[in-house]
Amino acid sequence: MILYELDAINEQYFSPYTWRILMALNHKELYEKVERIQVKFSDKSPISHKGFNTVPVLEDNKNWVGESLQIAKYLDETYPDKPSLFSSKENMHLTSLINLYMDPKILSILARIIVFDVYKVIQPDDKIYFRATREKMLNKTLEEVEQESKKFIPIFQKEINPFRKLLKNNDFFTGDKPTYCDYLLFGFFMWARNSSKKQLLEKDDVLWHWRDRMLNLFDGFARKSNGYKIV
Ligand SMILES: N[C@@H](CCC(=O)N[C@@H](CS)C(=O)NCC(=O)O)C(=O)O
Repeated sequence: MILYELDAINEQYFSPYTWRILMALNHKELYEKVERIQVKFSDKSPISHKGFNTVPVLEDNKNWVGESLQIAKYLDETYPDKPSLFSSKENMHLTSLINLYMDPKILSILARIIVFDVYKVIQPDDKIYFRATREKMLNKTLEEVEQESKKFIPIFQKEINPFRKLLKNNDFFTGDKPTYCDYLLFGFFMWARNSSKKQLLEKDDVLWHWRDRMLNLFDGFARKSNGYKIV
């Protein structure tokens, strides 16, 4: 099984969507079978010959699957004897809805906080492409975005409020065990952790404690990855 992800300096792999799948592969007890291959923003030839333009992409027994949510569904359908990522069909549909709702909003707020930090950890060859595409996306230079980045931290904190409510009686979003719903938001936190030193959560936040539990999962898999320690 091969997982294609984005390259980074110092192995600070940050792609939020790939992080969802890294957690999902651990959850499915399949991570040991996976070879990780890094793709450059400026050279996507390892995946583009199969029609893909974004990572993650999973190659498994001649099956090529793109889009993180599709990969998660594929893993659950293909390996039903392993722990389920969604626990039921109903949960899968609800999680898909949450995914589609949250991605554009949270991505755009968080990008305004960390995009300049991400720029610093991408490979030198990728900088021209990254600057051009992200400045177009954000309609500002990366330096201008960085200047007002701190202003977006409280906005980000407010945007994820619904998730706090889910933790009122549970350790994870859908109960006492993590499911793909947890990996959705956690992927964004790993994007930040592995590229940026900015503090996104306060220590008295239930989400701070949830993120800590997530970092501990699978023998500290995410915590062991190269990034900036969350203190
Ligand atoms: N909806 C896709 C989004 C994937 C995505 O945007 N991946 C980014 C990396 S985090 C990417 O590959 N970007 C390539 C580019 O910007 O050229 C998913 O869930 O997999």
